[in-house]
Amino acid sequence: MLKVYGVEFIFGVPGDTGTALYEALFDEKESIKHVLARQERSAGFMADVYARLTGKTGICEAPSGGGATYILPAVAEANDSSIPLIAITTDVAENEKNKNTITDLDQYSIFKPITKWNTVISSANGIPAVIRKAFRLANSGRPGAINLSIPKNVLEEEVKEEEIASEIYREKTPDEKLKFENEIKEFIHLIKNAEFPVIVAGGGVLISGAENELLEFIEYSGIPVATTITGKGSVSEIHPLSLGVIGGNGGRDYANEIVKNSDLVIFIGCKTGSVATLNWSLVSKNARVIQIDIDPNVIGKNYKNTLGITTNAKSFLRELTVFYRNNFRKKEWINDPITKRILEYREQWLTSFDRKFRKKIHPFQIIKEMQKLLPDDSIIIVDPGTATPYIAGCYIQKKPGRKIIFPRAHGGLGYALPSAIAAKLAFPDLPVFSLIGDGSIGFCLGELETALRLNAPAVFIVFNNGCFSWIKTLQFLYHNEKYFSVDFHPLDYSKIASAFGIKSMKIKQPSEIETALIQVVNTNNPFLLDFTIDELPFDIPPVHFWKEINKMKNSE
Ligand SMILES: Cc1ncc(C[n+]2csc(CCOP(=O)(O)OP(=O)(O)O)c2C)c(N)n1
Ligand SMILES: [Mg+2]
Repeated sequence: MLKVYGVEFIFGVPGDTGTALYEALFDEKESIKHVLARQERSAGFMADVYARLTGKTGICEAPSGGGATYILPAVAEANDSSIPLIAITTDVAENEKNKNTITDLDQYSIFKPITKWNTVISSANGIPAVIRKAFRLANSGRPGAINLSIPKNVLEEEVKEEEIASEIYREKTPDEKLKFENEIKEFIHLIKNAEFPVIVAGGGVLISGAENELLEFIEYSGIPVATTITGKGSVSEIHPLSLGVIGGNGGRDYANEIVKNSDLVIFIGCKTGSVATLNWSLVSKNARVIQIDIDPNVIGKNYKNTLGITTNAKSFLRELTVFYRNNFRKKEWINDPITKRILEYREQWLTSFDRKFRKKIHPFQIIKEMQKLLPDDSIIIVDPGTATPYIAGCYIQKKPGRKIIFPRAHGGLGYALPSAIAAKLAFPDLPVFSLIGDGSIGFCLGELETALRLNAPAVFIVFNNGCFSWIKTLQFLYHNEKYFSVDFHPLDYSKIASAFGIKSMKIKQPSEIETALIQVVNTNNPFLLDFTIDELPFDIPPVHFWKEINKMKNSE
């Protein structure tokens, strides 16, 4: 069934209950590549990033019990980030259930809250229909994660060859069948009555592939657009109408202020979560809100909307732009004082980081050199921790599209290293960089072997600051500098990488950053750069509430 669905990769780890699956994968190895990860969470993250970058369904697999529990973080991240992912978890045989068989666990129940659909397949005859349903549901409406638990005895049954078939499934959302006449009229009525409307684009814009439609709409209407971290790439960040990332993690102060001062905020494909909205303080009390989302559960969840439209962002924006073209003149926004001000604010924001640094490497110095040296089509994957706010706020994504990936639903550590391997498998010709905290790398070091075995020439950039600095900064700001259980023994990750047989370099001086990056930009092998970063909290990253608290502390 996976083969007829054109699955290219299945990421996983073997176990006692999955050996029949492995025999089948052996037989089909010319069509489906099984990617052996060193633990199931990494396999799940690989499937997640594969889906984020290709728009296809990510497939991962894990054995019963321990294997199934280890894949949970990735299933949760994909599901809550609206990423189509199918996890296949094999299970003990049905006649071995409930008798203390090793690895027996109620797998159905543990996956229930973190999946869009979840089932135990009790007969091999049911597999074709279940797999068709899994692909359909993973990709329909708001995409999400599916778990299919398959007991060992079911895997060993036969299915008739003629039952093995995929289907062509096309989802016509109601709005594609009907015209949006009324919605467009209501939308335009609100815009006409607003002094300063702004758009906030979330990950939904990228998921629906609406970048071109968004661009055409803003260019015609002259409405500026901010993005959430997950929506970064919805619009080119060098476009004069781009405000950049908003919110609490890497959000630009001026962009947050512009949204706060807007009297009409238009959320498109955005869950209006805590980080994007500065704990829901981003929209002024008097402002009106329009929300466009594929999922009616998301609409109106956090704001009192004036207008909510459940639809696919792409189809709505396309028709909206046609209506604008037919009925209005293009807004001359190029010479608009507001456009000029946006450009000035942007310049000021970026130059504010470029100050005199201390002797040790500052994270911004790495970002600045990356900006200079990385090709525009590079894929960048970012772990939680210090790298996130700097990439979100200071790295300018010139070309639209999902190029920069942040796992922001749960921000689990240990994401960027394994995902970079999968990104490289999916796009062998594109440069792939992962920004990894030293906390994160502790979660997934074993995957360096995976990178080597597959010769996946991703670049692993370690922000080695010797601690969980995100948490240490919280202790600095909110807990009277009582640093507790956040510091690591100093480690040289370049030496660890070379022990794995991976090329590596240790970089201690700011003056060495450029040479190091030049060396890896066109690498044909996996390469790890271990940057010794000045330990925090010497400087507060662009995290909205932290900067406010720090200002207060400094003025005391
Ligand atoms: C699985 C998991 N456990 C705990 C956390 C909480 N957490 C958020 S950031 C952070 C520190 C990250 O440290 P590191 O990777 O070294 O990055 P740094 O903050 O030092 O840049 C921790 C522990 C998390 N996000 N994920
Ligand atoms: Mg760290």
